[in-house]
Amino acid sequence: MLKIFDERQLLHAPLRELHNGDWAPFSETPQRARDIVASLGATQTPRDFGEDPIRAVHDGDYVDFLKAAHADWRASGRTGDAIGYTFPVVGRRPLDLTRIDARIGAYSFDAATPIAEGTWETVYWSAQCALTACDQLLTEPDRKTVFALCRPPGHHAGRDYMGGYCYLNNVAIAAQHARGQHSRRVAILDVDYHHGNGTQDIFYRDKDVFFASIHADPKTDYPFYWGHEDETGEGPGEGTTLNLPLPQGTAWSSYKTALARALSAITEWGADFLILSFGADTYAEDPISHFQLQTADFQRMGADIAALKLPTLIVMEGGYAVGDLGKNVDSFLLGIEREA
Ligand code: OKP
Ligand code: ZN
Repeated sequence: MLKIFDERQLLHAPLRELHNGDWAPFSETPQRARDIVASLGATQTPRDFGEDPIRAVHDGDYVDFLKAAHADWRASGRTGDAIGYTFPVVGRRPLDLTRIDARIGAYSFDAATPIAEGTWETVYWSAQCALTACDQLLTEPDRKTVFALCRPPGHHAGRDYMGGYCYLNNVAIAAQHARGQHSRRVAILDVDYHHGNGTQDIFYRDKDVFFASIHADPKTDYPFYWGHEDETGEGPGEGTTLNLPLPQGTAWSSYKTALARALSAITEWGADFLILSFGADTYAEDPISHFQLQTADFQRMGADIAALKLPTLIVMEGGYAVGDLGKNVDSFLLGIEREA
């Protein structure tokens, strides 16, 4: 299987995040990617598609903000990582604010997404990985699956906001590329432990992109405000969003039932192209999550998904059990390959 990764994705390295009321070391480390690379074998570097496919999903002013935020932070006399503390939850009316703190707040929904010196370069190349992998599937029909080792993850990022360690929405950028260039009927399946609120938001009113997500119930887990079962899409997109929240403690025996539901919904909808938001944070030993999947279960998950026989782009999202992360990704890819 072709695997795409770029060394520049290691540059982004914020030091800390606000966790349950106190500062904690930042969980989304470069070591995550190194751990996966070490067990993957050969990877290829991405092509450069430029900013256009990024701006086809994300608002221009948000992209401009992301590119300049760290320099603006420094210009304000600050040291360390840029991080917000005021969020305009109600009445986000367009205001022409210049102070960096006001701008960070306006473009984020949480304080788990600091901007460090190499952040833009890293998120840019992470998005290029997804684009390159997607393009390979579209232009080389013999390829059935390609893995984009995206880091940082992307599924919490919306058109004009960051959050949950995510800045650019890699799967949304790939989905837009696939439908724009090749008019594919794209389904996105998100199996990260956390709900992919950014992806859902981007395609919520879109009748041509199906979004299904299996995740920890937002009644108990981040991101809390999205991913509830009654969120099914809106307007022309009504019925094209499927949320399957599961309780903490879920193991493969019940996870697989939800997976089967998501897969049959994707088949019934008539998808001809599948994009996976793959998070390995459903693993029993994940330090920030609460499901009970074992390493061998990822292979089962991969096999069930590959049984759809759709061209499949696998995009890396979360997974924080550094040390076991590489073998969990390997197990998943093995399941996909054996069945494909
Ligand atoms: C990203 B992905 C909780 C702090 C916020 C953010 C989790 C982001 C997960 N105390 N945690 O979906 O793996
Ligand atoms: Zn996650």
